[in-house]
Amino acid sequence: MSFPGWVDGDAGFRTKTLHCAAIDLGATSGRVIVGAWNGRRLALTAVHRFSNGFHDLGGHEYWDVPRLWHEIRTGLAEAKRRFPKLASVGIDTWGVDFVLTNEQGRVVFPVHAYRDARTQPGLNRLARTRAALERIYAATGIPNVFYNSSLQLAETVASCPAIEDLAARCLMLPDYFNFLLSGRMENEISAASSTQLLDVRTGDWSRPVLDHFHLPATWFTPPIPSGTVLGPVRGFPALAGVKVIAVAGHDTASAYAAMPAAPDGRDAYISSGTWSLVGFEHDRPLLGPAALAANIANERMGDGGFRPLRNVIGLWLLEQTLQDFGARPANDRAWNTLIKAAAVLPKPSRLLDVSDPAFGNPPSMRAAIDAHLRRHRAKPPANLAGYVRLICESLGAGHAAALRSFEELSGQRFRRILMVGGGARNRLLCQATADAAGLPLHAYALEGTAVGNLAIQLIALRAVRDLPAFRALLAGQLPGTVYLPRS
Ligand code: LFR
Repeated sequence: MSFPGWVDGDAGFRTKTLHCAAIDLGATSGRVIVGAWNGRRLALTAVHRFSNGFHDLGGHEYWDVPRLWHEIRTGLAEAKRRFPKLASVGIDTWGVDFVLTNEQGRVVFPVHAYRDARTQPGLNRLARTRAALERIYAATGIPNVFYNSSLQLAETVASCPAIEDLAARCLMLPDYFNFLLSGRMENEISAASSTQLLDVRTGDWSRPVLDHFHLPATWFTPPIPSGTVLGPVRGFPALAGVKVIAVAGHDTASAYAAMPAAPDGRDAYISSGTWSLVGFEHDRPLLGPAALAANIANERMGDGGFRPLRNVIGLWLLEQTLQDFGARPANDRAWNTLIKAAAVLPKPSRLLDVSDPAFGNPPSMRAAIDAHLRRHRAKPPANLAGYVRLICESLGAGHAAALRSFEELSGQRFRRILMVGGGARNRLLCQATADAAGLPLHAYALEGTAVGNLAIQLIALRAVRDLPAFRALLAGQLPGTVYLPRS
């Protein structure tokens, strides 16, 4: 896989080809991608792909971390075999999940998946305690959402008090894999900012918020910026000499880094995968009751900059519905046929409210959708194409609503929407979003997260000057598809 290279206008940068490996772990799949940068062109090669998922054990949901580590090692060995001069590796994963370890880095508590229902009581308690909720939002800029690390950690400490003696460190998933690769335990800022435990003003851990959730401050160290070189790979002789670079560990921050954004700051972003991360970059966080009511999360870029965003349920709705039908299209052709059949149907008169918590992790997504529609006196679709149309239109409306709340709260007017990730290939979703938002949408069929991960490595290795320079190169050369809004 590759996309057209671009010419680096800045002569004087390194001209030898540099190879970097991006490990990108998503909730449903993972990949190891090697980027080859020759000073003018970045070519991508996917050297390893694998599925991912969480598993139920005794009524709780867990990630299979040993298997993920096995896949990472397999991918890196393949990367090194095919690109013997591999210079560096960086890892990003979905946000909010973490590993509790002792001083030596041994895992002392099983790694839960964020869709586990264990946070529901804590979520409801905080939702009912208005004063605490407002205080926590003012302190962290992160709203009350079921997957927050804060709620997960609070539940761990409450259900297993001995953990305070057993655990010495809380490493977010990318931090933990960085530790396995390099031997260094650090908390990287973008991953840390997804926890609801960082002080939104200082970018360091918030003592009052840690106290509120009864969490030991000693589990965390001051966050480091992305681009920090952690050292050489250790304990993996085949990769001797390869540098481990802490990239933006939160996949969304890496995906946003890859947005071919214009310097005028008027682009809105959607990273469309399991979740739709709808947001933009801003010089300050969006706070206060209206931002809290709109569920705006003021997460951080790898350099510490703000990226206010709203987390819309995303293609999880579609993926789970396809699973219910036992009809996931096997290839591009089958996808096209399904999307075509959905596109010719009339637009549904009643859309889903995509913020309904019932869509979080239901036993059957189709049944959850049907129940939601019936509650609103609407009829469920007649066939799979009908569900696809309904989901795409509903997600489009959800994306547009998020963008409107950003405009109201920031005073900013967006000029266009940039979309990367799996949804950028779904023309129905792209068109529905452009129509609902009344803005042109530029869709880039790009592994955005991996590209952002690679960009941060290239900058750390001084092969590219900075992110604006990288984005300018990307914008000049990347073929995108433009969807104009239809009235
Ligand atoms: C996307 C993502 C979102 C985060 C959700 C849960 O992959 O990282 O940004 O809110 O997963 O971690």
